[in-house]
Amino acid sequence: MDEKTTGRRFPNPGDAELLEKARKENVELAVDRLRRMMPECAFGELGTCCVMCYLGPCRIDPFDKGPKAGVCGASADVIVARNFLRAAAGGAASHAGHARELALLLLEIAEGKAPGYKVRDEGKLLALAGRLGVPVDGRAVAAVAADVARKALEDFGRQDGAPMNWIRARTSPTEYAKWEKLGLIVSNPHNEIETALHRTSMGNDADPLNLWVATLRMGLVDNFAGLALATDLADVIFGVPKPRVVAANYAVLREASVNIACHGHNPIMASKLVEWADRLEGEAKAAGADGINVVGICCIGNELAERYGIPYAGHEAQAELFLTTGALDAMVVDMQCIWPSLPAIARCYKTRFITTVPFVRHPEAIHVAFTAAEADARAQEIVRHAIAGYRDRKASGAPVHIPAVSSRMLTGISVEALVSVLSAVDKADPLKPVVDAVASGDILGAVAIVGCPNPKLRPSAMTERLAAELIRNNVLVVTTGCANHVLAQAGFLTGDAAQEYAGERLRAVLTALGNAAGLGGPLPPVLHMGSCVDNSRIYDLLAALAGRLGVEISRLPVAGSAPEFITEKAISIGSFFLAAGILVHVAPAPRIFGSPFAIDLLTRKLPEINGGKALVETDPVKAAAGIIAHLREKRRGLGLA
Ligand code: BF8
Repeated sequence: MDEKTTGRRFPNPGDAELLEKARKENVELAVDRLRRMMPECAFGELGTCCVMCYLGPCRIDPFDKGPKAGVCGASADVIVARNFLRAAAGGAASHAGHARELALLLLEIAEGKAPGYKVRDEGKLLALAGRLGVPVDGRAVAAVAADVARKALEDFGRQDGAPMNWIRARTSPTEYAKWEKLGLIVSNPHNEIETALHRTSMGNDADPLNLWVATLRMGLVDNFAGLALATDLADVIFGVPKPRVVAANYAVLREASVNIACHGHNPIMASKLVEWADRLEGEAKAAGADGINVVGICCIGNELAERYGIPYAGHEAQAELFLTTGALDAMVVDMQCIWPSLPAIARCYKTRFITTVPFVRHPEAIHVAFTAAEADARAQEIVRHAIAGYRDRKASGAPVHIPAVSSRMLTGISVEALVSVLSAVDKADPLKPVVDAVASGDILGAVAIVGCPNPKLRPSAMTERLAAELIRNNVLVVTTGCANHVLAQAGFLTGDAAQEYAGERLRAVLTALGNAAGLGGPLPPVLHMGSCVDNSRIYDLLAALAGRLGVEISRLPVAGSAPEFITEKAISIGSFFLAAGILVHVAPAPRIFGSPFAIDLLTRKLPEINGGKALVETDPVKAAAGIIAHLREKRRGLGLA
């Protein structure tokens, strides 16, 4: 391993500064709780602990020493498959819930019931309508929007077993036929999630294969009822992201400003917060601040950066650390990845912690019930809470420490934006330069590094070192989610990173493309495609490349990696990429190792069935080597050197 992959500059030095501050101030953080949790339960790690009913809890010892079955008779293979499907259903429910809120908002907009919102991207609306078979000619935007929203909501209510509208609209005939043959086409996400809970409850499905097929189906629920639906409708309502350079890292906080950290996922509340922070700047100045500074934490950070250029603060595991700076006047959250630890830490630093969603509450939080119909009033209320927080902070004289680490990143690489950048090189065939570079081997392949930063793996800088190793080997990296916060903070999302880290051949391609696109230098070797729901953009890009080459997606030299995953959402996204026939690398180890059936299926049988394959590796260099070996194998399959 050369110096560039030793992780000397990783992980973020600001994290260590704030951990030290918290330690001195006796504030408990995740790392402390994690330490106390060790050693972790081995049965839990292996996935062989079953708490589905009160015959147990039951746990199966994989080493021939203890019980071979639960009290009901469930084997380790059944227990692992049931637990995994439930996790995938939890993830898919989160994404589908996110998307359904956007569908309801689009309908409210069309019906004039959400006066604070409008359709910002008519082009995207019309393109989507075309794919869904919604007539557009001579019709008002509101009428088209209402029909598109109804098509989305129809998917959540369908009982006739017909395929989801969103699957029919968003897949190529080749991919559709592949999934149809495997029995993976789904009809109604709610029914699928209900059936997953039903079949995994005590005394139902005891066929591991049947359960794993349901997990792959859950992957399709996740992508089409969750990721793609959410991305499509967010683009319609808030606009398709465009390339822009955004400030990242701890230094986006400003001591003299009203600092509001927006944390969560759905742009419905956050977009209004951004708007009213701007409009109430005068009130902040009257309170003695130099302005209002909204910054984004976790996936909403991605959504706000890619659409509005809002400073890109940090990932979900840094939310606690941002509070310990003492500089936040409010942390405003909507849903998902909001750790229950946060309000108590906020209290230590006099930061107002504000919840906005009826099913994400905390006894120590201020709750502002945000609705689309009253969005403007509620957003003003939230900003005024933050201004009051600023007054309190200044009055208390409590010390503030903002680590002086700053980064910049190029964001907003939607598929539309990428095609537009590449059009500067070849207007008639925008994907040709990428296809040519892959064919020649200048780009060895592409890997999506996605998901969450996990305190278990943060000390080893797993994500940064994996990215460094891949791009050094001429692999192009795309990212989404909190992994992107990590990579942006480490400086991978700049043209300079191409000079510093990329292999010679990849660097030459990035330089040629960057210059042709008028950037005056290379494109970054890591391209930011958005939030976790924007993983749908990665699939769209793969579908476009596969279509351009006339091959199935599973034959492309590509892979996905969630190198530090935490959430059930990462499991449902990974299940989709497995269903799409793609290699999925994960760390830490998923809870499947207690099941010989699962290991055999995910590492040997599935690759033969559809190309999907799981790779588990916690060492970044070994993980990169495994992924690169896979890319080379795929290249050989296409007859490429
Ligand atoms: O949905 S990457 S920690 S914020 S789950 Fe959560 Fe993981 Fe972040 Fe985005 Ni995705």
